[in-house]
Amino acid sequence: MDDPARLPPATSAPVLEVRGAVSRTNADGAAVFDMEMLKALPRARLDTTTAVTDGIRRFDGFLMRDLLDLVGAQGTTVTARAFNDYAIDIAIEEFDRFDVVVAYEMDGKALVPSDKGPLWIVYPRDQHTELRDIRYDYRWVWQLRWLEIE
Ligand SMILES: Nc1nc2c(c(=O)[nH]1)N[C@H]1C(S)=C(S)[C@@H](COP(=O)(O)O)O[C@H]1N2
Ligand SMILES: [Mo]
Repeated sequence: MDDPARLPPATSAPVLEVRGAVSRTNADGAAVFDMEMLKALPRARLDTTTAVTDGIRRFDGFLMRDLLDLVGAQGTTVTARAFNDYAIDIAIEEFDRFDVVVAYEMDGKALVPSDKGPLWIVYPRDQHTELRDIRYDYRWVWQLRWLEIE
């Protein structure tokens, strides 16, 4: 049986790191994920418009809630940080209220770093009117690389 405190180690290039108040780790106080590990999470699909692209797009990825469950996140806030040093705080309870997706594909194609990838936080804005708001647009972190739980 797997040690409940340990995640298997990443075996290829790390794409996402979760730090802070997490109980399951595979590195020094952190849960480090390669793309294969992220793709092993239950797949979540979301069809929605975005504030920065035209038309309805299909996103595939995993639920932020499932990732936070997997690492045993215990806190109230997630700081989501991108390659380009963009960072924003998000209340964890939001991920229970909404099916927020961390997408690795748009329209069936891998998101690439030159175009919002490899990971992009996507809110179900077409499904919930309250999410069609600038305060939520800030939380659509593209080029997501780190999550810090507090
Ligand atoms: N990585 C990253 N994600 C980001 C941002 C950013 O600068 N870097 N800007 C945020 C803001 S302020 C908004 S309104 C939306 C849309 O930003 P864009 O129009 O620059 O794509 O993405 C959010 N996600
Ligand atoms: Mo913005």
